[in-house]
Amino acid sequence: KNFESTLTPQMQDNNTNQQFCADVMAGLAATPKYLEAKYFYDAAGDELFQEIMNAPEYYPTNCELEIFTQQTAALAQAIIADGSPFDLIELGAGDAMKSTHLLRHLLDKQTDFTYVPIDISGHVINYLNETLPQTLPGLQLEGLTGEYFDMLKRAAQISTRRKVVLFLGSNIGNMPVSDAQGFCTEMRKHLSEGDSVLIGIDLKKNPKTILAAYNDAGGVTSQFNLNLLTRINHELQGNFNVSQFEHYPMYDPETGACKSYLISLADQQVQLCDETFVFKKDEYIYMEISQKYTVTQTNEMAASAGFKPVNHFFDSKGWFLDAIWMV
Ligand code: AVI
Repeated sequence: KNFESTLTPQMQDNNTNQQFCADVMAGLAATPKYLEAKYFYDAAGDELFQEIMNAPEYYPTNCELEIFTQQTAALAQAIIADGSPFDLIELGAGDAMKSTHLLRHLLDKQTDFTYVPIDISGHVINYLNETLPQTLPGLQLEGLTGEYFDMLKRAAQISTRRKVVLFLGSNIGNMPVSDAQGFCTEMRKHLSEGDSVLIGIDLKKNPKTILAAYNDAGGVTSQFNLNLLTRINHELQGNFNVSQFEHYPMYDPETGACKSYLISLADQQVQLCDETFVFKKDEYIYMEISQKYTVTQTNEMAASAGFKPVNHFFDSKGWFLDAIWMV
């Protein structure tokens, strides 16, 4: 980290670019081929994700927003707990749209807390540093840019207060089940007795509802997936013919795995990072998982990571869960 801070922005860009190149090459050299969904989010990807959240079929954002707007007082009460001062740490804060409802309520109640948004994107943290003091006057704010667990460690060094971690939006769903379990176990290691987590998790439901959310009629999710090929073309001097790949989402109600793939529509070759990759017609690239859980499975995940699930908040349709897990 110290070493990195001595690098110029240009050198840091090169490092990031080399990592991106290495990850893409590893994924396309593998059998079966895959790309990492974390690379969806360049500027165009961020905009497409905003569009997905506005698509009528994409229910998770609205469900969680309903919980945050309709059950704000109960959520606030659960995290205020014994009333001791705390740090409210949000992993992957984004535009903090949902949490703003909770923050406003906590401020109105004159709660003693500091909001600590953590995001890998410096742009996000700069944006929150500029906008939140205006929308929420009096908010104590300490934004941190970096990897989640590095920054959780940093947050523990800065303050010894009780910690409440927000991990919203079913971001946990973008990990395969075993990684999600590992993530929760790692998060527990960074917390102490009395700390808690408020985690948003998308639940199993009618398979058609889930599949439609990842296969919107307007084609935005398809564009979102294909945008990663465009990003590779721009940033890694790639020559993907994007029109020769097709978005293919699927949902398996048995496992709860919703996965998306890009299917090659022809035998073709693609150059990037000075390498050639061969695609057979109908060959797929595995792009993303959005895992869905039952409430029981989420309780089991909490317990095996060393948390006690103490509160469950559902939207009115019962499609989405915001759970409070205590250490
Ligand atoms: C960010 N994440 C929780 C979204 C999801 O639902 O898995 C990403 C997404 N991918 C396609 N649509 C939305």
